[in-house]
Amino acid sequence: MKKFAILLAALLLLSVTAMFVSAAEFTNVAEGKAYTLNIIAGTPGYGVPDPDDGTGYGDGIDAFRQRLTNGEKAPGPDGGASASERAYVGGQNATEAEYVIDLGSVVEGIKKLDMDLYDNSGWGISAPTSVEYFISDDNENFTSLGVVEAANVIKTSSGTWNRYDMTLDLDAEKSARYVKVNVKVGSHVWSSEIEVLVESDEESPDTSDGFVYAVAALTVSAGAAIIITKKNRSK
Ligand SMILES: [Ca+2]
Repeated sequence: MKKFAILLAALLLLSVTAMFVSAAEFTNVAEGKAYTLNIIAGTPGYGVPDPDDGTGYGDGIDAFRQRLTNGEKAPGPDGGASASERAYVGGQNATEAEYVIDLGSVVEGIKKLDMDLYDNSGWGISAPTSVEYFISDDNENFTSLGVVEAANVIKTSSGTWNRYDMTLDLDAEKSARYVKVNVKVGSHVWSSEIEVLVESDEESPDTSDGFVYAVAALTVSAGAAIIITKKNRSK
């Protein structure tokens, strides 16, 4: 029985280690956060035929639909062309636009930023040019983190659609309350999500259902191990 208790303890330790290793993922802290839109060059209000029923590919005047932080990123490279993906995209008829996301409070540990952009010559959506990311604590003084050129990123395609993941990986962790994204494109800002990513670690464990079940299972295992150990001692 003693051997069994040791084996159980080892498995327990292994499970905990595996859990924390698998928890080292990125969390999008921009999800659900409000943002403002400044159309620098273009016409606001593209693609909103009926603001009430939510149809259309546009994010609306002043981005009232807030689709770029609703946590729904177009799963494929067709930029939300299919009806099922329509609600993902928050397009703008603009060649330059600036978004400012308010994270609500200063967030530490920002390691990566991302915005998906698309083109389709058949739809009249020209290729994107670049995305520049900035951070600020007061919404006035912004520091640039870097520029991502569309020509240098991974491009995936589906038919005549092309998707560009305008990802900026940071060498060092940054903290900020506001994230500004300056987008330059050929004709339309065609995007489904802007993400501000923080690396999860042991201090912020996964709280998904899987994690809860794992903790429950470990608690039961630990209880069994204690009982077995006590039985062994009483022998
Ligand atoms: Ca979205």
